[in-house]
This record gives sequence, structure tokens and C-alpha cells, in this order.
Amino acid sequence: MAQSYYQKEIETMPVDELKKLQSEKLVKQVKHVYENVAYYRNLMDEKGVKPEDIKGIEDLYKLPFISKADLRDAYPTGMLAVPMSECVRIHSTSGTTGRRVVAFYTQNDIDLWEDCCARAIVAAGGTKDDICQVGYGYGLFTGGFGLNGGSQKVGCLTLPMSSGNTERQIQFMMDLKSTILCCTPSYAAYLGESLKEQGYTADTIPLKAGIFGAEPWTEEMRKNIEATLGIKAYDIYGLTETSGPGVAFECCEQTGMHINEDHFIAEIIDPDTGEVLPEGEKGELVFTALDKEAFPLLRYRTRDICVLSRKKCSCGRTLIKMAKPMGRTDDMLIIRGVNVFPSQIETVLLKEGYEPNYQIVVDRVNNNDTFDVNVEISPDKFTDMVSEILAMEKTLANAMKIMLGINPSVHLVAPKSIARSEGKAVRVVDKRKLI
Ligand code: DLL
Repeated sequence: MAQSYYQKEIETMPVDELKKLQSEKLVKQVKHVYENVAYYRNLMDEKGVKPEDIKGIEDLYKLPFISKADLRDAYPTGMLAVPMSECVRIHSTSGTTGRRVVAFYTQNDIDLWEDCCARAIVAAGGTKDDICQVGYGYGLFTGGFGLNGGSQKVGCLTLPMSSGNTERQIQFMMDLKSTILCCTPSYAAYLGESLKEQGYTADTIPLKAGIFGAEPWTEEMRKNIEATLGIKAYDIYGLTETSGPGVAFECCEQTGMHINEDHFIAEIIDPDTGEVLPEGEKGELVFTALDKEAFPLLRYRTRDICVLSRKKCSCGRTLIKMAKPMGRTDDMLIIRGVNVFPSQIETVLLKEGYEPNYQIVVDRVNNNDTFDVNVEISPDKFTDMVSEILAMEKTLANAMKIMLGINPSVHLVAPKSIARSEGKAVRVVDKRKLI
């Protein structure tokens, strides 16, 4: 397929020019952050780094790292680098009220983010003649609004479907003849199965491409989705902290995702020592955002394990590529596209008066994530009345739904019945084999 670009000059810029551009932007951005965000200023002061020490990307290593814990510490506005009156939107990760990460956007931040998503859509073959069905969630989650904005920038007719409501998704897809589908890969697979059940075959489905991300997915899953929907399926990566989807996207070569390097510098570090690793080595992915005004990020540790490669790409883009994330350095799970930390379950249990003896069991059945939480009941809570047990399970499930935004099936089990390995409880059993 001949490649088109959304912003050709940048996407195909010679690498030395790209690095020069990054250097110029970095110097300005560090100054902006140091002057406007007390939290960063303190971190830099503690490390003895001043904005004048950063003369280009070769000095990046001098800056302190930022982690999710820092962003939570600064909740809700401690990382804001512009007056609130300059901001036009927020998005947020799931989590408890006090532990959410809230990202703020100026109009310019939104504009550049939508450009990134537009690049992804054009790389997947999107043009103004396409009909783009956005099945990512709209709301605090970044997926829906991000791809919606990108799609409109490309000039596609945009269908803001949001996630779920499969019947309606199918009806609009068929009646309006959607050509591009944007949603999580697990939902794409689920939609595919539902279409098949309704008697649609790959050649009767109008789609030509899909842009799928927000959770890990395998090559095998890609082939399945491509066969059922009759499309080419492209990967897209991003995180709330970096604005949302579109930090990196796949092109026709599909050997990794091009990182939008005019807006983000990517580094791979050893997660234990923080040492920067050479290109091609596996480690933790770290991003520095070069243009973000409201919610800047310098050397943000994503916790995603990844590899970078600057091998020449047949699509003509010079932007460095990241592999599919190969796991996490923390215990975050992504269930039905939602980020879940075991510690959130623990918080709910303690709040509801239970011991933190639990096990999360995640599986994928008919392309849908199942999410079970087994909780050991303590002897003082024990009852042989089934109705009471069911009521307790329901209360716990509701409390977890409020905390996480997705519904688990809670099962109260006998004390000490959860498997322990060398004395340690096994908190997570993930049977999905996604990586
Ligand atoms: O998932 C943003 C997004 C929306 C990306 C739509 C792509 C499409 P968060 O909810 O903050 O943001 O989750 C970010 O999800 O650190 C990765 O662990 C994981 N992730 C995102 N994209 C991919 C992908 C959005 N393509 C976290 N493959 C990240 C694997 C992904 N994991």
C-alpha cells in the first residue's frame, strides 16, 4: 500500500534534524517546567540540576525521573504548569479519588494530541472519504476523545459510538458503512464474533482497517481479528499521562509503532538502576513530553517494558519505533481496557472490614475478559445463610465497581483456602497469556 502521511515533513524528517528539533524544544520545556511547577523544581533542586544545565537532548539524563507516585502526590493540581483558566479539558486514569492521575489540557495540548491521532489514522490508510467508528470509551478515559479528534482532523465522518452496546455498533457499522474501527483489540474481537453470529462474513463487513490499543494483544489476536472483520489491524499506544493514544502508532510495515518524536523523547532504562540502555535493549520505557503546556512530563517512567529500534522503515517515516509493550515492571493489570492495581482491591477490602486475603483471577472467554475476585471470609463474618453470603458478595462487588469502574464477580471463600506460594498469597492469576 502506498503510504500517505498526515504531517509528512515531520514524519519523514531526517533524524539529525529531528534531534535538533527535540533539543531546542527540550531546553524551552525544562525552563517552562522549572519556572511553573514547584514539584519539579524541588526534584531538580534536590538533584542539583538547573535549567541552564540542559543544553540539548544529550543532557536529558541529568534530569530526575517522575513516576506515577509523583503524579498522585501532586493530585489534583500540583503538576499544573499554566493557570487553570488556560485549561480547557481534563482526562483521568481510573483509581480512588485520592490516587487518580488527572491530566490537564490547554487548547494547544488538545490540538497537538489530535494531530498525533490523525497521524495514526492516516498511517492506517484513513482519508476524508472514510467513515470512522470510534468505539473507545468517551469520558475521563482518553481513547474516545483522542481518536474522535484525530478522525475529525483527517476529515473522516466520525461516529462517536463509545464502548459497548454491541447491537448499536453493528447497526451503525452496517447502515453507515464504517470503514475504520477504533476500539480495544478485545472489543474488536468480540464485535467480530457478534457479527459472525449474525451471519456477516469478512466480505460483507464494510470495514477496511482497525486502530486498536490501550491493552496488550498478540499477533495471533491480530490475525484472528483481521480474518473475521476482513481488515488490516493497526496497533496504537499511549497513556493518560502523555495526553492519551497516539504517542506511537503502526504504519503499513507493522513491525513496531512509530513514536511521535517531535512531541516525545523516548528512553529505555534499566528499571532497577535507572541507567539509560542503548537502542535495542529491553527495559522500561520513559517519556519526556516536549510540547505539553498544562501537564508537562519530564522523564516519566511508564512501567511498560519495551525495546526501541531505529531501523529504516519501508513506510518512509524516520520516527523511531517501539515494540509492542512486553509487560510491566509493576503489578498493573489491564482488564476490559481498564487499568487495575491489586492494591485497589486491597483498599476496598480493608474499608469494608475484610482481611486483605484475596485472589484476582482474570481470563478471556469468547474474547471477553472475565474478572473474578476470591475473598477469604474471616471466621467472625462467617455465616451459613446463603442469602447473607450473596448480599455480602454484592456489597463488595459494588464497592469495587466504584473504585475501579468495572464490575468484578466477587466470591467469598473459606479462610486459608487461597493458594499460597512459599507462604505468600498469589494475588493475581492471569490466564489470558497476552504477552
Ligand atoms: O490506554 C490510552 C490509549 C487509549 C491508548 C486508546 C491506545 C488507545 P491508560 O488508560 O492511561 O491510557 O493506560 C496506559 O495502557 O502504560 C500500557 O501499559 C497500556 N497500553 C496502552 N496502549 C497499549 C498497546 C490508554 N497498544 C497503559 N499495547 C500503558 C499494549 C498498551 N499496552
